[in-house]
Amino acid sequence: MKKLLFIFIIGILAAGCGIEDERKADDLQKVDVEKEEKIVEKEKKEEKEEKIEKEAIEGKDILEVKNYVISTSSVLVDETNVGFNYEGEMVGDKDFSTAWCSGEGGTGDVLTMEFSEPVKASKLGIVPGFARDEKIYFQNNRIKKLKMVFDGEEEVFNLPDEYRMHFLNFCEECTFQKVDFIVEEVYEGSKYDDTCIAEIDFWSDYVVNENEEAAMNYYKNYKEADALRPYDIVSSIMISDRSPDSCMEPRKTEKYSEFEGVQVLNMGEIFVTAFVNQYGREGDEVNVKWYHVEPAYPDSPDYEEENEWVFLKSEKSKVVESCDGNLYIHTNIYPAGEVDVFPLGIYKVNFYHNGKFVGSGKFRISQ
Ligand SMILES: [Ca+2]
Repeated sequence: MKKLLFIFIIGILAAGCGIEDERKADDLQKVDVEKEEKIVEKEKKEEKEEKIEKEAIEGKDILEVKNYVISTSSVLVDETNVGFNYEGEMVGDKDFSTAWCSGEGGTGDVLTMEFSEPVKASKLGIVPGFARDEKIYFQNNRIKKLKMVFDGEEEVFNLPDEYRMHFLNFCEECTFQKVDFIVEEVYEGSKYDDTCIAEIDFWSDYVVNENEEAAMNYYKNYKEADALRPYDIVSSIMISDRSPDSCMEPRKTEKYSEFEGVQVLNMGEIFVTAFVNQYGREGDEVNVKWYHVEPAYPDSPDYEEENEWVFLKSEKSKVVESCDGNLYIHTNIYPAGEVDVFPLGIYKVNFYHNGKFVGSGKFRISQ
């Protein structure tokens, strides 16, 4: 019996020792794992520190840096009251129809991008003009020679005169925090002298892949339809007794003289041409309203008052393009009814685009 008990105790002890050993082994393993984890953690930390240190010297890949501020030497003032924004930020919205436009003719003007930390980059995409569409692109200035200054290092690029995104490959693995884009030379616009940059892009896939077609498709598919256009498409008005020529160009009258800002006329049919500015497009619809005040007292101060005007007629018209590519709205008026002469007096014609008043011409019919 005693022997049995002894064996039993030994057994328990042995079993106890076995559990103890296992615990010890577990503890040792745990310590090892913890040690390993600490080592890995330390290595990771060191790696991270090394990366930060390296990035501080070599710069972070620009694809990982999205924070930057833009400053410009000047900004074009929007005079259309439509809310056009020509500020520097417009180069970074992946939209060809918006742009930074310089307020001072372009040459010598500067746009500066300053990143939140040093960046490493070697290429960018640029759309070097006002690029809402191809026509308006060539009507405004385009950048011919561009100087880029990376934290003091200079590089000059000559850009071909093409409506598209251009890709510039600059210094191999350049590191910089600030980059200046300086307009050195421009291709002159066929109609206007505004100098704009629609896009500067380091990040888009089509820049990384240098795919100008993809860049254009992105604009056409996602942005173009919403491109902002001002309603104010009329720049000036011309009155004449001669119809536009076969090329749709207006022809001046030889019969009128100026009278207190009102054109004095004595003619049968009257043609009015509105000169359409860069914001208009062929086919744009406008409403035309004609007014007449009777009797005519051109010397009276009252004749300016709107409520004196007798509404004459209203019609729809469209913007047309001449052979030379100029845009006009042509409209005309002639005496109606039994008498084939105009009642004397002051006449006015108003133009409305998208329901908003965009221009007016005034003339006086006298003998
Ligand atoms: Ca833009």
